[in-house]
Amino acid sequence: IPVKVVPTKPIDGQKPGTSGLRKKVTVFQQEHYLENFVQSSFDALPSESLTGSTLVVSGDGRYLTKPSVAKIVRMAAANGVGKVWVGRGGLMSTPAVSAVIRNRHGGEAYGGFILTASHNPGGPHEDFGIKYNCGNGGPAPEKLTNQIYQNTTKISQYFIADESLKVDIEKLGTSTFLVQHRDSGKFGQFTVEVIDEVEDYLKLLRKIYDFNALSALLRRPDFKFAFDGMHGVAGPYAKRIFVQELGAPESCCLNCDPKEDFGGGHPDPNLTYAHHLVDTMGLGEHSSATAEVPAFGAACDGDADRNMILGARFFVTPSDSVAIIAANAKEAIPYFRSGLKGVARSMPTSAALDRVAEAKGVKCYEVPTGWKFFGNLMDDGRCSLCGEESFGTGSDHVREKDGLWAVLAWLSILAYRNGAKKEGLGDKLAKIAPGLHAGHKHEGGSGKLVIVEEIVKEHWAKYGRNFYTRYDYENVESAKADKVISTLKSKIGEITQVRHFVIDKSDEFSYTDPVDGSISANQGIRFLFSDGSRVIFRLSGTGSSGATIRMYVEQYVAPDAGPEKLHADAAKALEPLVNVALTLSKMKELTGREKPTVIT
Ligand code: VG1
Ligand code: CO
Repeated sequence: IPVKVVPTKPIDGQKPGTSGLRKKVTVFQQEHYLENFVQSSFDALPSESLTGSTLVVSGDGRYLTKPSVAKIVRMAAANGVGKVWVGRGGLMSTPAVSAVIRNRHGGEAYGGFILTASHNPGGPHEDFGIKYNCGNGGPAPEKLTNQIYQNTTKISQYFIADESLKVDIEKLGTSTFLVQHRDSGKFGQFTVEVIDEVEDYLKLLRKIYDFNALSALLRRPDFKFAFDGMHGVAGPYAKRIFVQELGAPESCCLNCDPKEDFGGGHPDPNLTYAHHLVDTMGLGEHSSATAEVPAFGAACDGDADRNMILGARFFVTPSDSVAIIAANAKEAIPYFRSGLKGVARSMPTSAALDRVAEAKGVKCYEVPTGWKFFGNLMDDGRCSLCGEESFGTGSDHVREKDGLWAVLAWLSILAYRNGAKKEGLGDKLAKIAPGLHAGHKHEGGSGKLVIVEEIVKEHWAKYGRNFYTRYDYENVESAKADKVISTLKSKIGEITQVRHFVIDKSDEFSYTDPVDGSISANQGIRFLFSDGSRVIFRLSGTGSSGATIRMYVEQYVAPDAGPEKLHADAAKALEPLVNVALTLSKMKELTGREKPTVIT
C-alpha cells in the first residue's frame, strides 16, 4: 500500500482545551482539519518511539467517529506505527481506552487517540472531538498538548496511506498490510486488530471488585437498580457488566444503545440532562412522592467517564461521592484493601474529600480542573483515588475518570453495608454479638436494605456536610464573559467583606506539580471566606462555541450543627452565598442572564 504526502496549511484554533480538541462537526468536516491535528500529534512524538509502536484508536460512537477512525488508521500506517487496536464498531469508552493502552493481554500500547466530545451533544450539527493519550493511559500533559498546538500552526504536509487500506471495524479480527514507509520508501508490516471493546476493561474491573458480592446485591429482590447509558458508549459496558456478569435484569439498562446523536439528547449525567433517570428515581419535577422507585440509580456521559449517583429520591453530589468512596474504600473494595496512598481533587471540588483524608491520615492533593493533572500523582504512587465536582470519579486503575468504575464502587459500598461481604461489618457484628446478624451471608445479605440516603447522611453526621452547587452560564458572548472575569480579577485582594461573609483570601489558583515541578497558572479565581466557605469562578475549556462561565459555591456545616442543619435543602442553605457570588461577579448585569443555563 503506497503512502501519500498531502500538502496542507495551518488551520486556526486547533488548541486542545481541558480535554482535547472539541469543535462542531462542521468544523471537523473542513478539508484537512482532522488530518492536520493528527499529523501534528504524530510530529510531537519522538519518531523512534512511534515507529513500530502500537496505538489505540476508538471513540464514543458519536457522528463522524467511524470515518475518523478510518482516516487515523491510514495516517498511523503512513507514519510508521506498527499496529492499531480499534474497538469493535470504533467504540470504546474513554476509561476502557486508558485500560487497553496500559495493558492488553500483558502487552501495552504507546498511546492512543480518543474520539469524543464527552458530554457534549452529537450529530451532524453538534460536537466532535479528539484527544491524544500517552503510554500511562492518561491525557497528554500540557507540555505535549502545547507542542501539538505549535505544530498545527506550522504544518505544511501530512502522510496518509492509500485508501486501499480498509478494515471492516464491525468484525473482530486482525488484518495485516504491507505499507510503504513515509521516509525510507520501503514496505513494512502494519496490523489493525479490531478488539472486543469491553473485554480488557472487564478483566481489570474483576481484579478491583468482588463480583460475587455485587451479584448477590443485584439479585436481591428488594434491590432495584436503574442505569442510564444516555445513548452513549456506556451501554455495551452496562449490559455486559450489570446484566451478563452480575445478573441484573436487562430492564435495569435504560438508553443503552449507543447512537450517533445520543438520541438527540445531551449526554451529560446531571439533574438537568439525565431527566429520564431523574424521573425514574422519583426526583423529577412531576414525580409522584409515593410511587415505588429503584433503590439505586446511575448514569454515565457520552464517553462513559462521568457518572451520576442517585438513591431513591436522593441525589449524591459528585464531591460527596468521591469522599464517601474514600471513606469506605478499604472495607468495601478489595482493590483498596491495603488502604489509600493518598487522594486528590480538582480545586473547585468541595473539600468533603479533605476531611476524609485527614481522618484517614493520608494526603489530599488539590489540582487544577481536568483529569490530566491527576496522572503524575498516580504514576508517582501518591494518589489512589480522586474526583472532580463535574461528575468525575476514578482511581489509579486507569488514568481517566471512570463512570462504570464509580457505579461499581457505590454498589460495593451498598453490598458491604448490606452485609454481603464475608469479612465485612456483618462478620464483625456476628463476632461481638452472635445471633444478632445471623444470616448476613445470605444471598446479598438480609434484613432491611441499607440505602444510599442513609449512607450519605451517616457520612455527614461523621464528617460534616459541604453544601455545594455549581452554576453554569453556557454560550455567553466571549466579550461579556471576559468582562465578568476581569471584574472578578479587579477584586482580588481588594475586598474583605460581602454582607456578613468575611473574605480571608482571594487569588487566582496556580498549581505547581509536586512530581515534575511544572506550573499551571490562571486556573480559576477564588474567594475564600473565614468560615471555610468558598466561591470560585472559571471559564470552561471544553465548549465548542461562545464561552461558558462556571460559578462554584461551597459552604461547610460541621457535624455538631445537628440533623436539621445537616439535612437542609442545598439550594436554600446556599442562597445567601450564591447571592454573594452573583454580587461579586456582577453576573446578571454583565451577562444579561437572569439565570444560569444549568445548576448542578
Ligand atoms: C469540564 C469539567 C472538568 C472535566 C472536563 C472534562 O471542563 O469542569 O472537571 O475534567 O470537563 O470532562 P471545563 O473546562 O469545561 O470546566 V469530560 O467528561 O468532558 O472529558
Ligand atoms: Co466524558
